[in-house]
Amino acid sequence: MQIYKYLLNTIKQKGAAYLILIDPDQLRDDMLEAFIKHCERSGVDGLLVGGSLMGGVDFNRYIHQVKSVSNLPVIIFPGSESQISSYADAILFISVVSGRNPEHLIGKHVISAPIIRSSNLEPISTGYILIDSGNTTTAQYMSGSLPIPRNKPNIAAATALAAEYLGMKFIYLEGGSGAIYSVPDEIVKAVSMTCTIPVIVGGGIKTPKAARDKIEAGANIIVTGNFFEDQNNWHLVKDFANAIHIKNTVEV
Ligand code: 1GP
Repeated sequence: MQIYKYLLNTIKQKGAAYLILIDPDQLRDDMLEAFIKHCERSGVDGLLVGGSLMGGVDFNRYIHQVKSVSNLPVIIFPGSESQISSYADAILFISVVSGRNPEHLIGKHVISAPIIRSSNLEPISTGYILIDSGNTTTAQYMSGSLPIPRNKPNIAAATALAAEYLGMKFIYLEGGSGAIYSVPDEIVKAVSMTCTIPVIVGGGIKTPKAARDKIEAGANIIVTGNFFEDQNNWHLVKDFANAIHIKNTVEV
């Protein structure tokens, strides 16, 4: 099944979907395998792999390793055009629509589109909206774009609607990895009430309650990353999954 359809089905069946972002710089080898198995057992719906800045990792080999130990869908969350691998199932084809940097609106896409096609990857067109989160995040800095202020839900909603009208399949409201504050619930609400396409929310979500609040505000997919880079937090994966899957919770 196409990953896009799989995500829509998951949202329909479970009320919302839960994706965990893996940063190849942070999780390797045995720890990587153990964490992925733990995610599978704990009700996670898929893995995002990528990062705004990556050093010293053979991305293609890394994705191959992830796929070889996992039945979960693996979706590339590309920080650059070098993060493409035919071993993945899909790639978020991201345009940073909150910014005005042409390279991140269309430039890198022209370079990567033919590579994605020859890799047989499913591109999922995604309008990526950076929301101010209290500090300058790597995503903001690397994309050379201003985030939308936290107290301007109307700007976020208009931006998301424009992305929908441009034909994008998902909106990704991004606080940025390791954000001090997650995307405000008011912004999630304004965007989800304005758009008909699914809304992904990530960045700075550190508790199951915060994840649940985003779902209740209208989010359809939650992404967490940083929080599980600390192995002491792994036991909470199932609590996040249960908080997000408002239609069915899984006993683990
Ligand atoms: C970052 O939205 C993701 O792009 C996840 O953010 O690492 O802060 O959970 P965190």
